This record gives sequence, structure tokens and C-alpha cells, in this order.
Amino acid sequence: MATTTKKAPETIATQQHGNRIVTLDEFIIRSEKDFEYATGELTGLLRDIGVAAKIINREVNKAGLVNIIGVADSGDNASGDKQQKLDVYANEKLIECLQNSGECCAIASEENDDIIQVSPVNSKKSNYIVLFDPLDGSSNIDVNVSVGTIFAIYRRRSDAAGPATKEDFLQPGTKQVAAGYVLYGTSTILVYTTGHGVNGFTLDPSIGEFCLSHRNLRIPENGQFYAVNQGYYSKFDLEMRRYIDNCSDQNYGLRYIGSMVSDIHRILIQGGIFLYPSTRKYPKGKLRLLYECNPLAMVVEQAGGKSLTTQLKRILDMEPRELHQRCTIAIGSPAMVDELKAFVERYSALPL
Ligand code: AHM
Ligand code: MG
Repeated sequence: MATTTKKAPETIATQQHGNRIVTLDEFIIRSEKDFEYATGELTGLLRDIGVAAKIINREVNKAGLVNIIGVADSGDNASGDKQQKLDVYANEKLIECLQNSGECCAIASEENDDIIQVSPVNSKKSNYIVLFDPLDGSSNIDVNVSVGTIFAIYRRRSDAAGPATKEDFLQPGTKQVAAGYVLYGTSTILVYTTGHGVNGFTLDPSIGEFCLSHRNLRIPENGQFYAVNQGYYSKFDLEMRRYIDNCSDQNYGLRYIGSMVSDIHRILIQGGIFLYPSTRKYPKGKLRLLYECNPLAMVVEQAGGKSLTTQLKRILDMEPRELHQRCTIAIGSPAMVDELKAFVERYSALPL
């Protein structure tokens, strides 16, 4: 008797378009039916982020040409770091784009101590909140090395009748409805997920559009590269030192750009592991849970990878307590994260 196999649902990510260009806008609109609450708000939000990314890209690309490189007058940001002028610019543009459309009700950024309320546009109340790091790795700007924007989108928890609250932002990463990054590299690429796989769009500067270039991205199961600031080796815990020794014994190549978006993007394409464990300076890790680790963990998991704290908790299950909370991270190819886990279990002095 002939058996019928059930066909997987066809989405725009899996449809073949021959050589036809699929722009980010077209892709977002045609994917709307995949969203649980398809009111068009999330579609609008992703488009706003795409527009802000193009504006930031324009400034990043001419950073050496105009007097925009260097430390801003505004002083330190919420985490006590020096703000770069381009950090401030990218932050302003993202906030502006999101405020103008009113597709979200509140924003949190690495560059702002507190959340920013967004006034309704045309009396329309939004159910979404957005978190971002407007320009991650910004210490690289002055030396022409790649930087990135990271974003996460959640549905608010509080009643839409009132202002958004900090609790709306303190949700675990599993509640993200969309997350992604923009890498301003040799070319500019926007990579995002809405929980239905990961797709990448490269900016074609000749037409000013992000075009689908990396359909349904899958991270390699294993890799040959590890990314960690090995300069802190002596400040790492024993289990981390043993794992790094093992990477060296196995002849894995060390690749560390010092710009998390760039390091993770390479790992997504070529395989590998990125580590930012506890150090003496940052006992809880350096990177921020809500707008750095969670969105990148969602992207990597959606591409088939894994992401844990170096205390072996799944990043996306962490319960946040503060907006600018830091977190340790081990993220990348599933086989390499599993290998790291085995080292931590074997050598850790801490009760797991
Ligand atoms: P930033 O948000 O202040 O730019 O810091 C985050 C960056 C990451 O992109 C990168 O992985 C890390 O800091 C590098 O830190 P270190 O110089 O300690 O290795
Ligand atoms: Mg950052």
C-alpha cells in the first residue's frame, strides 16, 4: 500500500525563488503568517530596525572620514564604560526609528540607565518592547574593525492600558518573540529569527536594500575554532583553563575579534565556540544578559547550536533580575558546547 509523507509547511524561508531577489521587507511581510499574534506590529518593528540599521551603516562606513570617531562628551554609560560617538549616534537612531512608528511601547538600551517609554502613535497601543545594544564592540571602531547591533523583542507582560514597567523587560530569553543582529563588516548583514529558523540578509548598497543571502542558516555541528580572550587565561577558573588547554591540544584555531557579533557570526557560519567566562574583574561575566547574550542565544539555538552560562545553565532559561545584568557565556556548535560542559563537570570545584 502506498504511504503518503506529510509535507513540512512551506514558509518563505524554505520556498525557492531561483535567482529572484527577496528583500528584507518582502520577506518580513510574507512571513507574517508565521507569527502567533499577526497584527502587523512585529512586522513593523523588524522593518524599523532594518531602517535604523541602514542609517547606522551609513555612519559606520564613513567613520574615518568625518569627525565622529572617538569618545563622546556625554561621559560614561549605564555600565560605566566610555561611550563612543558612534554608540551615541546608533542609540539615538534606533530610538528615533522605533519612536516614530510607535510599533513598540518601551525600549531598553545598553546606553540608557532606565527604560524609555514610547508614546502611542495615532492612539495605537503596542504590545511589544525592544531591547538593544546599539553598537556592540565599539572599542573596535577607531581601528576599522567590525561592530554590530544586537536586538531582542518581547511581548509586554503588563496591561497595555498603562505604561510599560521594568518587569516587562525582566523576562527570560525563552519569551523572546524575535531576536537578531546586524554586523557592519566587510559587507553589512542583518540576521534574525522569529523562532522559525534563522535567515540572513546582506545589504546591497547599490539599491539600499537588505536582500536574502543566507536562507535557513544552520550552525555546523562541530568546529575547528574557539574564541576567548586568552589574555585573561590566568584569571579563569580551573575548568576553563583545562578546556582551553584541550582546545590547544586538539589544534583548534584561536579566533578572537573582541566584537561579539563578529565572533558569533563567524561561528554561526563556520562552526566553533565563543566563551566569556568569569574573570577576576568580571566575576559574573562581562556580557549583558538581556541585550547581548539572550538574543544571540536565541539566534544560535534556532540555527541548531547551544548556549550555556559557564556554570552550565541554559542562557535562555536565566531569570533576569536587573536590566543591565551581566552573565557568563559559552555559545556555539552543539558538539563543542557539550565538550565544554564535560570539562566543567569534570574539573569544576563548584557544586553544579
Ligand atoms: P561593549 O558592549 O562595551 O562593546 O562590550 C562588549 C564587547 C563584546 O563585543 C566582546 O565580545 C567583548 O566586549 C570583548 O571584551 P574583552 O575586551 O574583555 O575581551
Ligand atoms: Mg555591548
